[in-house]
Amino acid sequence: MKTLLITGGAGFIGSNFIRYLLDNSDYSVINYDLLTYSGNLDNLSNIQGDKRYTFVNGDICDRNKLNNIFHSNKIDGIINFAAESHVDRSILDSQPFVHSNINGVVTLMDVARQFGIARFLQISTDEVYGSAAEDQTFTEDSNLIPNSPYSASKAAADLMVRSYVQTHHFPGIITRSSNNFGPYQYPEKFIPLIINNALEGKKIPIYGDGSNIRDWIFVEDNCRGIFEVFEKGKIGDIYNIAANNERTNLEIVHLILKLMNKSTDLIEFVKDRPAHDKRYSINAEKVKSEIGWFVERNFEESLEFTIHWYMENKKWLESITKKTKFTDYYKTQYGLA
Ligand code: NAD
Ligand code: TDX
Repeated sequence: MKTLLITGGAGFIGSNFIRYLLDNSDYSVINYDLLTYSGNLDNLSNIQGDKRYTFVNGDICDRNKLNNIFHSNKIDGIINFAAESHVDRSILDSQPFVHSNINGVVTLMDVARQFGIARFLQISTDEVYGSAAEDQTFTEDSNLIPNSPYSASKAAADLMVRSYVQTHHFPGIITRSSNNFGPYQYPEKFIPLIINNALEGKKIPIYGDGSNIRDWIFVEDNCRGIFEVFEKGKIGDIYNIAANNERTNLEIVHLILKLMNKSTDLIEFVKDRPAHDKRYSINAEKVKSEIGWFVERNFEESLEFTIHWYMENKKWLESITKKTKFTDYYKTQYGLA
């Protein structure tokens, strides 16, 4: 049986990916995660006890701990989800982003090289291309023009992966996906924040005038894309993954409030995020033509499914919001609680 090391598997996309992998492949999984504020073992409670699943608590910057895992297990591949992932937090303090998103990736690649790993997939983001003009859509060859400390740290990691491929024939591959939504997303991110605040009757902060555009993909579609790229992708290549489903933030908030039957009075326009990217837009033709990946899930249906999931998992939401301070940014920036 083959074993994959999944780093950052206790977070939003990583936990959805591990479930996808156990359901759709024969792989065994070692989930290595530091359990930062956004990492939560409750995200995987329904697979605890699965014989193909093991959890190890640790930092991807901890070379000794990683060495121990490789000494005690035959690892057939690595997929790295571990990262600091929230733009607003990177504006308040960029140090953890340099630690996990840059140093962590380099440490992981060094250990992977030492043990002769066959495949290493780095999970990156469309944000590395920066903001797209109205008539612009980025391909894998577009320039990297990141605008936030978060996206700059992800771009730096992508360039380190590229350099290892060129210099050391390292078996690196990169996926860059657009904005994900779905179950188990930490409620500081836009869609779960809207749902959570609406459920609690709290104001929903909209940065600037709400005209910024994001391209939304249901997390399950991205997980399938990641798995297919891991299996069939060409070493050294980059694959954009997107559903071509661009919406303004205002459209999203109105749609969710309508689906939840809540008043639009909850919307509160607040000061804009510094260097707020106007639009993300990536071309996903390569992953379709070369890998055969296509979007399967309808946006409105997946959004409705996601809203219901949060409504049915209030305990999960409560435990997460009690455990951590996801409102720090609003308190600091806007005096909102
Ligand atoms: P998340 O914040 O929900 O999860 C991140 C996970 O990484 C957590 O479990 C955390 O404990 C773990 N982690 C952080 N630092 C670590 C370290 N030093 N060592 C070990 N574990 C560590 O993030 P997410 O939304 O699931 O994002 C996962 C990946 O996908 C990230 O690399 C992110 O940049 C990328 N991405 C996210 C989106 C999105 O819309 N959420 C879109 C494109 C790309
Ligand atoms: O309260 C809010 N109000 C608001 O107007 C929040 C949290 C966000 N927004 C806006 C900012 C963005 O235009 O909504 C949009 C989405 O914001 P986020 O959920 O913070 O996502 P974004 O900044 O687009 O970055 C996300 O997509 C790419 C993820 O957080 C990254 O991890 C991923 O790489």
